[in-house]
Amino acid sequence: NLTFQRYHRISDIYAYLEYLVSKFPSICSIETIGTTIQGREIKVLKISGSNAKFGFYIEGGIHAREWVSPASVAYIVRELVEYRSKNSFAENADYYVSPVANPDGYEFTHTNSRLWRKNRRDSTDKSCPGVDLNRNYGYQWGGLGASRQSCDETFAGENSFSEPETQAVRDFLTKIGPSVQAYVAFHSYGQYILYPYGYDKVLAPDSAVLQKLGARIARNIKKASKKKYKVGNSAILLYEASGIPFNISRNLIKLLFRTGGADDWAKGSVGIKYTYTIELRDAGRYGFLLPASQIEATGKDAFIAIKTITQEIAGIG
Ligand code: 0X9
Ligand code: ZN
Repeated sequence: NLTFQRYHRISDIYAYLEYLVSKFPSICSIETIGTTIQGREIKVLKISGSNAKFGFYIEGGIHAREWVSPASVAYIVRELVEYRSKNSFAENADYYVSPVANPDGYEFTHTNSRLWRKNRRDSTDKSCPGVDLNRNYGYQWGGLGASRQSCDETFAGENSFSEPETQAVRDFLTKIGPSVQAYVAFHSYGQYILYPYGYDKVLAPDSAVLQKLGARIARNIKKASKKKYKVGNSAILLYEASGIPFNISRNLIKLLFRTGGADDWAKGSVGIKYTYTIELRDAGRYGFLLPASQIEATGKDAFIAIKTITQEIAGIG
C-alpha cells in the first residue's frame, strides 16, 4: 500500500502497482512498455472496465521535478481500483496508466538534483546530459520553443523519438490503437487545463468541445476544493500567462511556443480526440516544491478531471 502523506521513490510506486495486480488480478495487469537509458522499466498499469467502450491513457512524471504528478496519478489509481465500488463510472473505460514516464529523471531528483527536468541521456560532449521528453515527440518536432542545444532545459534531442522513453509510449499507443479516445498528461505547476496545440497558436480539431469540457472540469474542481484552474489552448493560454505583450521580437516568441509535446503528438499524429495537459497545483507559491501535505487534495483535483472526461465520453455526465 501507498501513503499519500509523502512523496515516494519509483520502487515504492511500482511495488504499489504490483500489489494491486496481486490483490485485484481480474481488473489489473502490468505491461512493461520499455526500458530507460539507465535500464529502468517503464510500466503501464491497465485497469480493465467491465463495460469498457474506449481506452484512456494517463501519463504522469514526464518532467522529473514535478513530483505531485506521479503522486496524483497514484492517487487516481487508488480511486479507480481500491475504491472502485464508489466510482462505477470507471467500468466504462480501460485505463492505461503510466505514473512515471521519466524514471531516470525522477530518481535523479531524489538522489542528486531536486529540480532536474529532463531524462538522463548523455550528451555528445558529456557536459550537459538530458533530453526534454516533452519536446521529443514527433509532431512538429524541433520547431519553436524546443532547443537544439543539449545544455538547455528544453533540449529536443538529436531527432524526434530519439529517446527510449518516448519510443515506448509511441509504440505502445500505436499498438493499442484507435480504441484510445482520451490522453491526459499531468504536470505541475500553475493550475491550467490545456488542450492542443502547443507548438503554435493554432487550434486543433474539436477545440470547442475541449474548451467546454475543460471548463466543466474546472467547475467541478472549484466546487470540490475552491481551487481555480484556467482553461484554454496551450500556446495561447501560456502565452497570455507569461504577461509578454504580443508585439515582441521573434527571439522572445521562440520561448513561448513548445514543439514536440506528447499532447500535440497524441492529438495530431494519433488522432486522440480528448487530449489534455493538466498543470496541477499550486499557482506559484511553492511551485515544483509542493509540500507533501497537498498531495491528497491535488490528487483529488486530478481524479475529478479523469472522472469528468470519462463521464463525457461515456455519455453519463
Ligand atoms: O512546457 C511544457 O512541457 C509543459 N509545461 S511545464 O511547465 N510542466 O514544463 C506544458 C506543455 C503543454 N503542451 C505543449 N506545449 N505541447
Ligand atoms: Zn511539465
